[in-house]
Amino acid sequence: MKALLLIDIQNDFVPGGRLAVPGGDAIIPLVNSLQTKFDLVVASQDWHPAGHLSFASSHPGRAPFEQIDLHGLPQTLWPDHCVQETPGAALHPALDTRRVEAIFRKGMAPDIDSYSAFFDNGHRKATGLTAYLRGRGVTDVYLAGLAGDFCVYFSALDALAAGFTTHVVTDATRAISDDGFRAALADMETKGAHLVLSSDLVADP
Ligand code: VGL
Ligand code: ZN
Repeated sequence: MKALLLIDIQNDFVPGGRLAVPGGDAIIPLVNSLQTKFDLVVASQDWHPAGHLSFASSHPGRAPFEQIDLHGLPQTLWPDHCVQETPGAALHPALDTRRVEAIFRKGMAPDIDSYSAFFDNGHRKATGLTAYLRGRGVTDVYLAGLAGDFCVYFSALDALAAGFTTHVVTDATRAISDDGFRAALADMETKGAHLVLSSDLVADP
């Protein structure tokens, strides 16, 4: 049983958005066509309260992309993004959501970030995605979406740790940093993830 996880395909993560991932919108036609190859399609949505502590604007004197220590965890400071109920937080209007059975929101606790769709960055609280996938009989998880060096990456690590056979559809993701993405791909592969191309899936009979 194969599930497609569509990670954070939201307005703020595409060009024109507050935390734009270069080429982020280019994956949308691809992920739409991929959906028909899966038994289950699930999405995640970055969903921060205003004033979230991952925002540089919450730390006087700090600028976006600086690193700080946040309650003992390394934290990259971001521009304000995906603020609950704002247009930037909405799933991209070109994303076909007709087959998306559930949307898991994350990043709602004001004092901790949550890159993974499974857990916050401190692994303190689960979103329930692991139990949901197990309950649906999922064995194989395929990840696509944004950003390849953050939320796709950390979601893949948690999918691996949960014991799912984990695949990353590398041409159906885009990253904030090329170097970060290279390192993330190497780490995911070392930890057992399968790096695949969408053409491998669409060609499957
Ligand atoms: C993300 C940074 C901050 C992501 C979310 O979806 O990759 N990155 N919040
Ligand atoms: Zn975020």
